[in-house]
Amino acid sequence: MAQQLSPGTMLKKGRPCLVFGFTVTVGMFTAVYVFHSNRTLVSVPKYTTPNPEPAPIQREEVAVRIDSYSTSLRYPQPKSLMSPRSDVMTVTPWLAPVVWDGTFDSSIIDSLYQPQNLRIGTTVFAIGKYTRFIKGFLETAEKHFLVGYKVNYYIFTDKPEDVPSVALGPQRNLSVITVSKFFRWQEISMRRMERILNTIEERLLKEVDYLYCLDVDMLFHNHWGAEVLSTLVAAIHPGYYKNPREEFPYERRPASQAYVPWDQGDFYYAGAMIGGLIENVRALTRTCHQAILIDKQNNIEAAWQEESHLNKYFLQHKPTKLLSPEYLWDDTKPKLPEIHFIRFSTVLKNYAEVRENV
Ligand SMILES: [Mn+2]
Repeated sequence: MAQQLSPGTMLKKGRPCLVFGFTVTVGMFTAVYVFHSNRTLVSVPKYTTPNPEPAPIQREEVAVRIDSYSTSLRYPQPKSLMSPRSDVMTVTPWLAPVVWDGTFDSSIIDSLYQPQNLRIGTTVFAIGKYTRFIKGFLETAEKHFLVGYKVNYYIFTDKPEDVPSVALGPQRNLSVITVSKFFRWQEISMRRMERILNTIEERLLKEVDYLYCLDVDMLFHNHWGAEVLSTLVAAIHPGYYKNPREEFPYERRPASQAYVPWDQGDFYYAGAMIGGLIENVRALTRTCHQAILIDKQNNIEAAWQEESHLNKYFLQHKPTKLLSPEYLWDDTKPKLPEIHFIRFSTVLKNYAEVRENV
């Protein structure tokens, strides 16, 4: 049977509840008051910390936001029903952009990448007589290659005394990495992956955000800017962009790690440019180096050495951005109508004279 409580008992039991409720209410008002007035009710010395300023981070964020509104960019509206180029492929079937003139607006690209304060590494190999190409490469890179960005050049050479001094712009640095010489040019090419990988692991992971590995026997002729930045970047070889895949000079012997069957392949990519986020270039160089070592054990050398292994890698790990042949041209070819700008191109040279033991 339920116990009946007299009104007196209820009052007695309810009193502590009322007192508690009153205390909570007063406490809440006090807390709100203290929060808003930034004052203490009891006499505790104000600002016992040496710095009485409120945290500055919030104010900086607000300032940046107002600033970016007031200086927002003006540019032509992107047109949903119009492709920027009708004569070339601008996106791959795996939705990676192919960078051609007309597909990007540098002012928008720079407004996205400049505030990130990115560090971009560039490796070049100048072994033997190839040191003669360093000067032209660097001088033209200073005019066209990621101008306005923080760039570290890493020059791998067996002749550090032959590296010319070239005036570099602000935030641009150069490191010389001395390496031993191999005699066959094929061997020089094969060792490149190993050396880039070792240098990435020794220092580049700490020094750069992106890495672009370029051939040194090249010159920049036009803008080669932040539109090239992406997770994993390949350049379409200027010699094969119109050819069917069966004509690509892939390694066709199944015994090689670089083997690509006749009915496979997207593009033929050039070995003269590998790029992307440092971790992705590390994974690429590690895989290619291991594949080259396995081939060596099996006494097989891929048709185009590291370029063959690179093409196998990009077939299995699709690049997130592709550079059109504007970004890697060959001066022995006539300029064609789809090429609006030659941005970076081979130096005409006598291979028999500069290559060791051809
Ligand atoms: Mn080359």
